[in-house]
Amino acid sequence: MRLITLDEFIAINQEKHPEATGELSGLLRDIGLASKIVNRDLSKAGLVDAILGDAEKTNVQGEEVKKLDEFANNILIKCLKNSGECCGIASEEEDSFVAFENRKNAKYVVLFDPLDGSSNIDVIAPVGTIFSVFERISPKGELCTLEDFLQPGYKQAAAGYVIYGSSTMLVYTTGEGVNGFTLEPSIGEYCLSHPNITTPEMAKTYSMNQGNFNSFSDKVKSFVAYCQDGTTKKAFSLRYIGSMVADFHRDLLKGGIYLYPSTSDAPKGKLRLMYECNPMAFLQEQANGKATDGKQRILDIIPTELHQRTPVYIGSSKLVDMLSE
Ligand code: P6P
Repeated sequence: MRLITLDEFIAINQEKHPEATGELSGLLRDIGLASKIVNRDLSKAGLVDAILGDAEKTNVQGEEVKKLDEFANNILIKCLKNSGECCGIASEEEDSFVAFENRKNAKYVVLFDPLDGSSNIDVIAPVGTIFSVFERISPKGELCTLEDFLQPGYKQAAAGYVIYGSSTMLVYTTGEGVNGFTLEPSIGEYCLSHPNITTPEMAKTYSMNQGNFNSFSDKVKSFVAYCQDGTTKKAFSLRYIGSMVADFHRDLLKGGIYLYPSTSDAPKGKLRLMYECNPMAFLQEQANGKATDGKQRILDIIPTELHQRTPVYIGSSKLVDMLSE
């Protein structure tokens, strides 16, 4: 079968929409470019101590910032500022949103976690970039506003992630299914490798930091007991990499559930709504799975703050149903 590159795939899909102006296509290409640059430097992170190691600072989350977090953040901002289709960004690594003075007529805003799971870099475990795209609601010709970013997840125009692991893969949706593209380093192109990804409605894998067990609700504790029960069925496998992108990617392809409930340390949950849970929830629903906060669809949550957190249960529909009211 002939290789189909990401650019070709985007162009083919744009042709299906005569009304499309090509702006979203251009934006996706620019995100793909930024990820190739991040990928290049990740692969030598262990050697270039100028990049590896701590940036001697903490971010708005109070988390230690690795130099590669900062590097990935700056690359994404630079590529999106040059994109022409993006009027502003919000990032896990930025206290507030960044409006692009030179892009007041651009149509989209992008929110991203530039390097999710970056604490894994030092141990060469997978990390990822997560992105979420909304059409702006403020008038073109002006600077974007906070309201452009604080939109509910069901309004996303596109969402996706890049996983930097044993290979590098970009997975995205624009609301017409989920497709995965593996980076072919010899030609520097993402090539279609996982067309129309769908998540099995059931699978015997769960993914969570079980070290927080004592602070879970009774509902979560009984779910864990169900997973571990091997008397009446085969017990589930617990798989937890400590990088949401990697755990999510496995479950998206093979089925399973990733859960990060409220804990005593994170009473509102640990994962961020706008640039972790919303994009992953869009992808998961497009792949026939589900994503809730235990009470409602993640995509229905009305955001109030850029960095707000939420409990998250995401993956195979039958497993998410077991944890949702
Ligand atoms: P814990 C990484 O910091 C992250 O946001 C997710 O990628 C990951 O799944 C989770 O936090 C890990 O959190 O508390 O288990 O270390």
